[in-house]
Amino acid sequence: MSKKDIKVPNIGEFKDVEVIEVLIKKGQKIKKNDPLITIESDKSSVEIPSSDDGTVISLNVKIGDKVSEGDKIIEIESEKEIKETSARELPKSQLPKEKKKNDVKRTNEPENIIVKDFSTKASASPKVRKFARELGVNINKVPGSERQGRVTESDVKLFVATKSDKSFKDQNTTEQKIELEYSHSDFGEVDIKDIPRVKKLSSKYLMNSWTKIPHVTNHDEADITELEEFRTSLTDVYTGEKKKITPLAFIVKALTTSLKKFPNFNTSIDQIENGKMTVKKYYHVGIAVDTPHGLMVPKLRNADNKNISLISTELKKISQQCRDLKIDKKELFGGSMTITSLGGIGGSFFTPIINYPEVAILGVGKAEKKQVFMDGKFITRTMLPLSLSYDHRIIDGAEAARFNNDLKENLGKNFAYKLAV
Ligand code: CAO
Repeated sequence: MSKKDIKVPNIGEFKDVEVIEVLIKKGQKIKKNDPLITIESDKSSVEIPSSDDGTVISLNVKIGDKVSEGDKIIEIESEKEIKETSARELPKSQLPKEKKKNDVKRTNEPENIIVKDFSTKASASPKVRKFARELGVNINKVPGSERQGRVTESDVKLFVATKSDKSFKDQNTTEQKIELEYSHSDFGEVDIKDIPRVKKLSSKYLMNSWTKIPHVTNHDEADITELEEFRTSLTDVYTGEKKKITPLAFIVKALTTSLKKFPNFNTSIDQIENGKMTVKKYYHVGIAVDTPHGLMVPKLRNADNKNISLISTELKKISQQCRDLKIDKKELFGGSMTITSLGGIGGSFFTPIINYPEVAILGVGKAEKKQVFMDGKFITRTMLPLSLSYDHRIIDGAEAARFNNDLKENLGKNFAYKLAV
C-alpha cells in the first residue's frame, strides 16, 4: 500500500481556473483515466483524469475553487507501487490545445482529458454559464438569441421553460449532482427515515411543474361577509340542527362559474411546441387534501352540476377516502383546475404550484374580519385571501386579474349562491 497525490497536470494555458464539477467522493475506488474534476475557463472546459488506480483518501478541491498546474486534487491509497506520473511529464505533443473546433477526445493525448471548446459551441459570459450550471442546464444545448448565437440569461430561462420532459430528465440525471461537503451527522445526531410513498410519487409531478411551467401568482381578497352570514345560518330542514358546510364548498361552486366564463383556465397543454391545447368541457375540480401519507388531489367530478350540499358531502367523502388510502387511482387524474385550501389551518397568501397538466390553481387562505374602506368609511368585513397561480404561457396577467374579479363577484353578496345550496 502506498499513498500518492494526484495533481492538476499541465493542460496548456490554464491558470487559476474554476472547478465546476467534482466527480469523485472520499472512499471511492478509482481507476487510471477515470475523470476526477472538471475545470472551466472562459473558452473551454476540461475533465482531469486520474493518473493512477487507488482509493480516494482525501479530496483537496471543491466546486468553485481555482486551480492551476501542480495543485493537489486528491490523495489516493494505491495497492501497487507506481512511479509518480503526471501529465507534466508527458511529451508536449500529447497535451491538449486550448482552442479546438469541437468537443473531442483525442487518442494521442493523455487519455480521458476532454476539452470542450465553447468558442464553437455556446458563446456566453461566465456569469451566464454559471447561471445555466446552477439550473442544471447544459449551455451548449441552449439556442442563443444574440449576435452570432451568443447565449443570454433570458435564453437559458426560456430553454428551461420550454424544453421537453425527456431532455429535462436527461439533464437532471446526468448533470445536477450536488455533493455535500459534509454529512449531516458531522454536526450532531440524526435519524434516517423513509420518505412516504405518496410524497415520492408526487415529487416528480411537483418538480416537473416547478421547473417547466412559468408560474405567476395573483393575490386578491374576496369579501365574503354575506356568504359567511348565510353559511353559518344554514340549518337542516328536518332536524333543525346547524348544517356543517365549510366555505370550501361555496368556493368550488363559485370557481366552476368562473371557469365557464374563462375557458382558458380549464385547459391543458402537452408541449407548447405542438401548438395545441386541450379545452375541457367538463368541470372536475381538484381538491388538495392533507393526509398523513402526504398531499393527494382527488377530483370533485362535474361540480358545476351539483348543489353546495352535495359538493360538501362529496368533499368529505373523497378527502376521507384519501386519508384511508381507499381512493381509486383514476380519481387523482383528469381535473379542470385545483383548489388548495389552508383556510381551516391558517395563513393568508401563498404561492401554490400548478398541478400539471392543469394550467391554474387557486390557493385559499383563512378568512379574517378586517377594517375595509367602503362607501367613504371603514367598516368590518370578512375577507378571504385568494392566491391564483397560472401558467403564463396560456394565461395572461390581465386575464388572471379578471378571473379573480369574477370569482370575487361569485363569492360576494350579489351572487346567487343562496339558490345553489
Ligand atoms: N377561512 C376560515 N375558516 C375556514 C376556511 C377559510 N378559508 N376554510 C375552512 N374553514 C374552517 C371550516 O369552516 C371549519 O370550521 P369549523 O370547524 O368551525 O366547522 C374548519 O376551518 C376546518 O375546515 P376543514 O379544513 O376541515 O374543511 P375544508 O372543507 O375547509 O377543507 C380539506 C377540506 C380536505 C381541503 C382540508 O381538510 C385539507 O386537507 N386542507 C389542507 C390542504 C393542503 O394541505 N393544502 C396545501 C397544499 S400545498 O402543500
